[in-house]
Amino acid sequence: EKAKWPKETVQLWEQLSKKEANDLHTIQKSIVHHVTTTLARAAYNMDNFSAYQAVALSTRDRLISRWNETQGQLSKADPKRVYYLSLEFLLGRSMDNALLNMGLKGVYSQGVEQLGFNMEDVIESEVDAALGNGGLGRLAACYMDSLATLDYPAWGYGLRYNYGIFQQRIVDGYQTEYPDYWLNFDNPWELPRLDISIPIGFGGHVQTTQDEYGVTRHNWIPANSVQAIAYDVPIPGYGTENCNNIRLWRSKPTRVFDLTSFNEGNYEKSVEDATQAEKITSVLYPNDNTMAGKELRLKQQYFWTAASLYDIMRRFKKSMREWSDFPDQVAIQLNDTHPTLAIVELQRLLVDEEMLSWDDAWDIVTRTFAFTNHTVLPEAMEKWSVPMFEYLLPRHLQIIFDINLFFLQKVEKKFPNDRGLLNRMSIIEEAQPQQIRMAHLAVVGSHKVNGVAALHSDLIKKTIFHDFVDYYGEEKFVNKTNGITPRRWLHQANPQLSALITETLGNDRWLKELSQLRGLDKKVENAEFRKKWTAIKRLNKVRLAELIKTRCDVEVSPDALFDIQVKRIHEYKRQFMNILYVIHRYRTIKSMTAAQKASVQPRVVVFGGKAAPGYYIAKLVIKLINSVAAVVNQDPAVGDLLKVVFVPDYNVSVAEIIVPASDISQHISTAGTEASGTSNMKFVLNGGLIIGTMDGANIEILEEIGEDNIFIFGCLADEVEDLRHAQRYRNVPMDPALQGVISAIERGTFDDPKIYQPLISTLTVGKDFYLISADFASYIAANQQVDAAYKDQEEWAKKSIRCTANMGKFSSDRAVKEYADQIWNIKPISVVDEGYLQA
Ligand code: GPU
Repeated sequence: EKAKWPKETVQLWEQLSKKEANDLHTIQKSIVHHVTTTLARAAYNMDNFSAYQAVALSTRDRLISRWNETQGQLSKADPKRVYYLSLEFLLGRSMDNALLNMGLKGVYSQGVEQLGFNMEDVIESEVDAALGNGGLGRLAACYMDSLATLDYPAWGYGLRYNYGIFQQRIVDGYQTEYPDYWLNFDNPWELPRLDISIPIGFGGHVQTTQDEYGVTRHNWIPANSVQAIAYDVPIPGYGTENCNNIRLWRSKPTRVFDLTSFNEGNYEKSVEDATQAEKITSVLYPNDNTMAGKELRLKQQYFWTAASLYDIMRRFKKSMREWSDFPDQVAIQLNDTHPTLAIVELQRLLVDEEMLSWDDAWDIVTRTFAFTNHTVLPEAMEKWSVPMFEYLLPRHLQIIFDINLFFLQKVEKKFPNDRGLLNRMSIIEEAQPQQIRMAHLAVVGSHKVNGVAALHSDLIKKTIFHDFVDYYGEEKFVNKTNGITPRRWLHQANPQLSALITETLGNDRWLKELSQLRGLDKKVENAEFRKKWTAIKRLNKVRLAELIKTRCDVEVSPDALFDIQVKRIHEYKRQFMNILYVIHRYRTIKSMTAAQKASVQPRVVVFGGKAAPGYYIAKLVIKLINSVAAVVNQDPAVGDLLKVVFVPDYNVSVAEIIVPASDISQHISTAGTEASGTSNMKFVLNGGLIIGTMDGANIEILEEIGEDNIFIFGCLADEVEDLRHAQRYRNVPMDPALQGVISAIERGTFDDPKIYQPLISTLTVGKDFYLISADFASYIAANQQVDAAYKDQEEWAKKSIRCTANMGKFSSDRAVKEYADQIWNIKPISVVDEGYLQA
């Protein structure tokens, strides 16, 4: 079309599509323009939320310019891209992050203040985008930030849920769930692409025919279909023009299909079908580290992977390359097993629709995919029942059985006559009914499999994928230790500390090269610097104390030691052990004389996190925390020596307040159960010390910051099995301190003890699966070391500085570089700034 235009028309377009300038006046004009036109409001009729909307729209204009420029230039260059498939992107708020990454925060703040609003209030009017449960979804968000910042050509693919993770309220101490109405007010951070609409089939049957060469062809005839509509979320890099994309799919009814029912006079059925179609992307499943096995979840997974692959293949086809070049243009990373169907879908499309031979197709598939495993917990392993799967995806089931057959034939060749081995390695589990093991399928269909911290990557090789290591060899199984983005988790969440670091290092290069933080090490002995460092920590604690006052109506002193555990509530994470220790501490204080009390280190113990709605035991832990808080916080014998709070509705934006305010945080999973953990990295980066077990990334944090700056306790991963065995068969008695705590609960010190019986039962001798009793004594000792260390505030400040200084390794920039170099084989490509429109 454009080729037909006269030169002047083309020039006019080019001139007019240059970016607007970013001076104060232009920005203020754009904000006011959005107030008066897009929002149709007047200045005297504005609240913080409408101010937010206007600033967001103005920010969005600038984001979209960058997005357009980046995607246009990338289309021309057509480099190899990585596609990050994740059912969860836990982005949190976007405005502050976008302004900081684009370098516009200063000018926008000035503009907003002059217009009569407080920038912080405006920022806080934004609702979180909470399309994720916890670490896995937040990791995806951090990786998208790093990929954009490092100029990698990368797209994320996910689902646009109408409801993200539920809102948590505490009623009578119990968690109650409310819908997350995040789209109630228009979402300015997405670009609806209503023109991109892809049909996705479900159900039906497979037609088998012979083609003219006598080759058997399979043709899937779905019984019904829905449409996938694209919504694009721009992700700006920090200190670059580059702006990547997350494409989220929304399900819509297929028009043609509805009309058929409608014309047949079946109005009700057509409306029902439409509702069913919309339902696919209506809600995020609120499970973390567990598998629910619901049919709708399987529908979500197929809908999403099929739409994403269609999109990826359409983009590839534009380049007119051979299919054998596909893996040189496309890398697809599977974030856990949730997108494993993409392996089967690509094989199906290549064989059934593009007419490649099975072997050629399978070679392309396995060179394209790589798989990240995030857990070894058995209850989290995805399995789908064969009958349910067959009903929804009959052709995919045939392909899975074929993949499995060819795979097992090769295993049999390498290790003949080992039926046990074939049973263990099979993609199909011989149960009633048969089950598809998605992790096995993901391993077989990928060229690389990685864990998310060194210990975890070792563990998966020794446990769930042991046989696969024997078969494929060690090279296929690699480690990529997780990372976090320092832009959100230090620069944005802790602006004062960020400014002090920049001032001290003389530049802000650390924001792109986090190992530069090491330069802070030489300031450790500088008392003046320590004073500034500690003052900032105190301000952050004041900010958290205010949030606690508002949300929990509890007054806490910022001079106390802030002890924090925020993460999903799960037995393996042992929030239960933490609150049991709090009870122990409370009982100890109660037994003290006034003179003894004078030497107690005051503590504020903060909990936060959601439990899966169906996870009964985890919900009881929340109830116990709240009951203990109710008793302790009003006990005059304790006063300020101990306060306990449960911050409701923990999410990304609350984390941004909590993380910078911790003195100590708890990462206390039973060794071998937490694949990595990422909040541990966030706390230490912000100068918080941690108390933790030898688990996940704690081990690597210890290696980086040194054993003097971390409080480690508890058994090791390779002792866990022996300990479980011992307590089961050798009557190891319960730890006496723990016994005392349990008795106090059973006496009714904290609400009706009947409530807690199921919880206490998990500690029955021989059944304490997470080894709370075995670790309790060393946990108490570690907590005493924390108190003692905190007494020496100068030494504590030194530890705190050393923590931050040595966290360079845990930048998600390092992590994505490793993925890019060692798994995806992609290179950065920088976007050229095509300039601003002259004012
Ligand atoms: N993780 Br599986 C989740 O957040 N959700 C899940 O369903 C599964 C794993 C977490 C791990 O528990 C945590 O240790 C890890 O740091 C994180 O994924 C990112 O890898």
